[in-house]
Formats: sequence, structure tokens, C-alpha cells
Amino acid sequence: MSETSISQDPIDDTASNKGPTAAEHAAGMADYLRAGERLADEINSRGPVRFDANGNLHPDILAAYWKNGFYVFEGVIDPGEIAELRADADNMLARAPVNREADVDAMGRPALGRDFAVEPYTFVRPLSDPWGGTSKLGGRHPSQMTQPRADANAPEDVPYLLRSMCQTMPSGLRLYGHPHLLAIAAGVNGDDFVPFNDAIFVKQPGLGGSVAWHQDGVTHWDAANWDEGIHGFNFQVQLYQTTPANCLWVIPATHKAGRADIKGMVAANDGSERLPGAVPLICKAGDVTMVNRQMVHGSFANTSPDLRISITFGFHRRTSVLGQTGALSVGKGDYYDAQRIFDRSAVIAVAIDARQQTHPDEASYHYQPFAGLEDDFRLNDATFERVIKDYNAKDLAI
Ligand SMILES: O=C(O)CCC(=O)C(=O)O
Repeated sequence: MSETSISQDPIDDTASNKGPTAAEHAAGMADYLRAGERLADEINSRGPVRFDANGNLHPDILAAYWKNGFYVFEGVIDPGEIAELRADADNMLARAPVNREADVDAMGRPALGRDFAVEPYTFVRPLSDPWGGTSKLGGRHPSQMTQPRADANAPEDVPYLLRSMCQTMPSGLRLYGHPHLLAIAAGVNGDDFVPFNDAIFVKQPGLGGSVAWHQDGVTHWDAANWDEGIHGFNFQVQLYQTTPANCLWVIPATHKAGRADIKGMVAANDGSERLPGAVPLICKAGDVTMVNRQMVHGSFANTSPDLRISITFGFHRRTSVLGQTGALSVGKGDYYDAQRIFDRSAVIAVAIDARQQTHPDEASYHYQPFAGLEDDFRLNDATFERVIKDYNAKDLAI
């Protein structure tokens, strides 16, 4: 790995040889998955994106989001754009180092991103849980998930996270400027909303690791002005249909209740990670989930036959970030002043222009913090070098 790059979240996962087999794990999950699916149907926090007469996110959607802490927007990204995103994600996967120590890809070419400021790839052992029960990422994943045994012919390392989509995936940059997604961000976080980070979760069939139950936010839990939206939200754009066995799960309304005692929740559930009341975010390709970063959420080892690739990126209220100190791994300890926020938010301005260049008939989103500055942030080689290259070293993580 490049010595200059920030390895976002170094992991010391070990291959498990004690857990159930992948087939035993899948069979053991079946009843839980069905129960979750029933509950998701009852809650029904989903539908197409809708706006009111003034172009604002429809109040019914906002009400459902604030009540439940999540919403599934159906059919936001059209099939053509999904095909481009799949091709670019596949290209990133093909150009990954062959394992976490390597500098070349599977074809012997120099792997992508060896000179990036932020390491773009995180690998894990098949079906492992790299963060649960560790102090990584602020210790926010306190309880380890079951780590099933992968099949004997499984590779040693499998991709888990891909970073820097706005730099490495032209379709990723265009997605970041999607007018409906940005209008939703404004509806939730205000017109002066700011970015958080992005990462693509990859859960290969029979191989993908779990993400232990956690809440994302780490900064404002004890703040006098704490409220249910202070840590922002994440979108996930689904490139493939998701199923209860491979998708992200959330525990509805936990965004309202402050810091959760996740270790205690697992203990009270006889030590089982199959927490009661959780629901799976089942999607079709092109659906987009919005999950409050204070929600208790996680995903299980993917012992299913289905691939999941989820393009994940989030947004904050500006007031939640300004004057804060970076938490989580990239830029931990950085001070988030107005310049830092402006520099990272400029990715949105460039993404809007990138999208306009390929979707000239689509109504562009007008991003209020860059009103009047649009001509300085048109996508061209110089702007790419100035704004997009290594943009994620300036993530705003709270
Ligand atoms: O998609 C997943 O499996 C995990 C996503 C997650 O934990 C997050 O977005 O914070």
C-alpha cells in the first residue's frame, strides 16, 4: 500500500474457523429474515420521491423519515444510470490490489489508487466482522457479529469498501450531483447542507463481511442542542436488488433515543445479534435508502447467493459541522472551519456541472452555498485537479 495514503480504518480481522458454516448460518437466519420482512411491510416507510408545489421534499415523506428514522425512495436512479454505475464499480473492483498487501491488480497492472491521499480499498477476510467488538472507528461497533466459515476455496481477502467514487468513477461524480438526491438533502438538512463522506459497501455472495450493529454519529451525543437530526443521514444507492439476507437492517425510531446500549441490547437478546424489532431495507436496483446516522443499524455476513453493492454517501446540517473537530478515521482531529467546509462542498458544485454536461435536458439542482460561483466550478481538467483529486481527504466526519 502507498506510504502516503491514509489507510482509513486499519483492520486486524482474523479468519474464523469456529463459527457456523456459511450454509448453517444462512439456514439459521431464515425465520429472523421473514419476521423482519413482515415488520418492514407494516411500517411501510417507502415510495417514490415526491415534492410539493414549491419543489420542496413532500411533507409526508419528511414526516415518515422523522418518525421512523429511514425512508426507501423507490426507482430514483434509472436503469441506464445504474448500468453506468455498475460498470464503473466493476472497473474499480477489477483494478483493486489482489490482496490487502499488494500493489498490483489481478492482471498484474499497478493497482488503482496507490498514489491517492486516502487508500481507496478496504479488504476483509471472507464473512468476517472487522469492526464489531473493537475500538476501531471510535469503538462505535461494540458487539461482534457471527463470523461464519467461508467455503474452503474462498479467497483470503475480499473487498469490503471502495472509496473516492467522485474521483475514480465518472458516473459516481454525476450521481453526487443528482438533483432529486440533493433536493432531499436540502429538505432534511436545510439549503446550506454540507457533505459527509462516501464509501461503496460490497457484499459478494458467500463472502461479504458483516457490519456490526452501530450508530454512526460520534460527536454530538452529549450536546445541549442534541436532537434527532444532528448527525445527518446517509443515502445508499442500490446497484442490485437487495434481500433480507444481504441488505442493511435498521431498528426503527432509534434515532430519537440518544446513544444506544448495543452491547446491552445483544446481552438482553440471549447474546444473539438477531435483534428484535429490526427491519431489512429491501430494494430494487435504482432504489435509494435514506438512513438517519443515529439509527442502530448493521448488516449480517452475506451467506446468501446474491451480490449487494451499495453506494453510500451522506449529508449534514452545516451547523452540525462548523467549528467541530473531525472524528472517525479520515482527518481525525482536523478542525472544520468555513474554508474546509467550502472546499469539501465544492465537490457538490462540480458534480452538478458534471451531471449537466451529460444530462443537458435535466433540470440542475441549485446548490445555495455556491450560488453565483457556478462558473468557477465547471468540470474540466483544471477543476478536477483543484477540487476532485483527493477530495475525500477533506471529508466532514462527525
Ligand atoms: O451497508 C451496510 O452494510 C452498512 C452501512 C453502514 O453501516 C452505514 O452506512 O453506516
